[in-house]
Amino acid sequence: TLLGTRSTPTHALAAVPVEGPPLTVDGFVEAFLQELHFGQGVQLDRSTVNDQYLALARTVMHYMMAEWLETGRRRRAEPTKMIGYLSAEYLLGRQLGNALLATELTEVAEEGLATLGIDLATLRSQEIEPGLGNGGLGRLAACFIDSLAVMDVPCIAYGIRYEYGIFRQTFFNNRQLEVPDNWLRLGSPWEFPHPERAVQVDFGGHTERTSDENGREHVQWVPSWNVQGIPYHYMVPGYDNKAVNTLRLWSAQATDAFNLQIFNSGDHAEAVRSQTFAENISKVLYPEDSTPQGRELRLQQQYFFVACSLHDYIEHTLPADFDLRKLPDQIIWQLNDTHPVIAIPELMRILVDVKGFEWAEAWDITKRCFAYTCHTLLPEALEVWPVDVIGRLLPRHLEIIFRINEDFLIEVRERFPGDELRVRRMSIIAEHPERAVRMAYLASVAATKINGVAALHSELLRDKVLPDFSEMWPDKFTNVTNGVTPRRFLRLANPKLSELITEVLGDERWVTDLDRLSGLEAYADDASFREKFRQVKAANKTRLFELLKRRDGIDVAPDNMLDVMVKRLHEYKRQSLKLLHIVHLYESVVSGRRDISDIVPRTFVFGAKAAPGYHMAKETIFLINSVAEKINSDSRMQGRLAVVFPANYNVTLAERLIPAADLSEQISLAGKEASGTGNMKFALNGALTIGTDDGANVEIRKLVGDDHFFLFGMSEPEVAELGARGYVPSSFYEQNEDLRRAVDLLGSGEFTGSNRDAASTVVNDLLWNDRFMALADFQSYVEAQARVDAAYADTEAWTRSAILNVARTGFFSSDRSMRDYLDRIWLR
Ligand code: B1N
Repeated sequence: TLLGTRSTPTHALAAVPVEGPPLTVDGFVEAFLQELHFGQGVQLDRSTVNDQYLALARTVMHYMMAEWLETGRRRRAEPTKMIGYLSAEYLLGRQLGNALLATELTEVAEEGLATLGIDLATLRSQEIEPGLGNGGLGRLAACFIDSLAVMDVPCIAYGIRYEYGIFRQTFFNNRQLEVPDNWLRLGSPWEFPHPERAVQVDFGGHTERTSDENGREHVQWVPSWNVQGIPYHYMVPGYDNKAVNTLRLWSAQATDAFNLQIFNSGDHAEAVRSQTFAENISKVLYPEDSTPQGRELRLQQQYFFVACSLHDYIEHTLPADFDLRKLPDQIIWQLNDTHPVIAIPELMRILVDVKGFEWAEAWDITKRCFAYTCHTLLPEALEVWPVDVIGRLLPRHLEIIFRINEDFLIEVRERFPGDELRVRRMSIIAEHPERAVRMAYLASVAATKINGVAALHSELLRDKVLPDFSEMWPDKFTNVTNGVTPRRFLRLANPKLSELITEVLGDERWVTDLDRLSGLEAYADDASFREKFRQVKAANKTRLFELLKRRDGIDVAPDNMLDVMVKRLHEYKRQSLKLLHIVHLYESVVSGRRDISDIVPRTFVFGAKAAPGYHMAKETIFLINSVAEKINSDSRMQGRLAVVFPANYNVTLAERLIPAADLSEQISLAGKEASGTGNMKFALNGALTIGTDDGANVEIRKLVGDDHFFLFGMSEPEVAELGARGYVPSSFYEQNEDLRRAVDLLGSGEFTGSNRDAASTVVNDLLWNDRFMALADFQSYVEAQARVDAAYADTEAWTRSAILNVARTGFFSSDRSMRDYLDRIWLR
């Protein structure tokens, strides 16, 4: 077995100092040609863009590698407490631009490549982004590890190297079609595998009990099959600080033992099938966002990467003779939602079964090693695993979970004698509709801290989702409001605004100290600055429109207000509410109730992927595309009303869209969006928000001020109240003429080739169900949109508001989030 052995011997050799290639244009060109010739094996005149891209990536890696090695040496010399970030998703986005920025090589590379006749921008667009995440949760993990590197905080981020990331979205007859995301097909220069550090992961089988001479019971897990995890390393560079952290992603492979048995039986075909079976574990990312499907392969993925990661840390990262009683001083494992929560029984198993600890001592250690972040409020999004699924796959872990639950329920009974209802409510094991493990409860019992991701969310988490737990352990609960990395989402995505900011602030310190943006406040009243700010926005729009033309063949009117809603397609996010508003505007013109010249020219942009099995979401995409087709081809609109929906919204497209936006749509039903992070990216890039009092919108509005934010809709308590009274969507339909006309037109077949059925799924749901109360917020939304129109007409005032949005949102840097995690959770 590979378990418990150190596969890499430590040699008694002296380290040789490492230095990257020289930071000069000549030095860079030489290093690049070396990579092209000896790495890619091709001469410049015969090289493809892909050859050049791969050689460039490898060249930049040489510079980073020197800093990575030095960071490792420095950290080993003075070990401090480390963060083990456990996440099933990392939505990294393209690597090249960020790597060039981190190594300060952008200009050198541009100049050097130009001397060879190569255009850097062309090479950058050759990169396929690693889409190893669904949406906000995965992108947040990527922002957090960026910030930790920038702050030189020791962190190993662990995850899964999916062979296929989030699907590529295409449209056919206005419907979403999913294409597999074969992101590795043109080479993957940013990773390097370490097969010699493979970890064996066991599954299945049964447990056996023996007693030793002292009568102490030992449990032995006898698994029935196993796979290997091969680590792939990615460097996570800081900025201007020579620190480079590690992202370690695990890839599943069949073990030799696994194969040999079958090979020896002479069944070659079966041996190859079993290989495929093992490799399935890291084959594909589950494309569900906020609504996890309880599929067994998903649990296999979760245990696979968690077991690899804990083993990697305990057996390979800690010194050989480390006293595990001190584990909580060395590491805190941050659980990114419940996806890695199986790590809790896994650590117990290692401590008790493998390392021989008493249960009580092992539990005391384990409780101090984990912290849990919850990212949702939707009850259907809380992960639950049927007891028989866990029992079949991880029989020992199920026993451990039962034992944790037993001890926990004793504690509950001691605290609340005679309250058996409470005991049943709090049990980690749900009894209905089937016996199942509530992963959020397991996490809450074990974790030192539990946090939500925005102030409102943390409050609702405490009071509505986990009220019994917060009553029992009030001090466990805390908030850390999400953030986004200013490197990628301002400095890289918006070079023109960055330049302007640097010009007036005098230096680039804002890139790592985003509160400095407050220095822009004074310039909001400076007419010449406002003019420059507008020119930046206009240039960003041009850049976006060129991309949309090239990428999607879409023509966008250059002067319209750009109104953008980009995020996963989900009913609670209410893309259908925005669609109703658009149809309302259209209807009011075609019915003659409004003159087209009274419409403030707007282009509505949607970007959204739907989970492939989420019927309502896919029907909504179809309707948006159908409405877009009709409106865009109606000459009566004179281009003043346009809807565009580029396919395959991803990080790369976000980086172009966000800097160009005028208006940011953040219109979830209050109390449903845990935080949102797109909302922060837009504000930081000078878009104004139209939004509900939900998630981090609440904090954005507080910071930018009511005059620079378009609030609408019910508050969370109002939503709760309406729900309690009994919400009847059709009564809103009946009492509001604009709404009635919009819904009727949408349902009439007008947009769907006179096929009424094609719109009925969405329209009927709105009328007769409308779980997220779009109809109840319609009137308020339309009124807020009218305020947007009026505000946009005053160009100077609008620009002033946009500048103040930038100046006042430095708080939303993920560097600040990381400081909060350090202060409130990791170093407590
Ligand atoms: O996490 C983001 C938040 O900003 C969003 O408001 C929140 O919706 C998002 C199961 C999820 N919550 N839950 C998920 C993703 C994948 C999956 O399989 C759940 N994503 C969020 C960052 O805090």
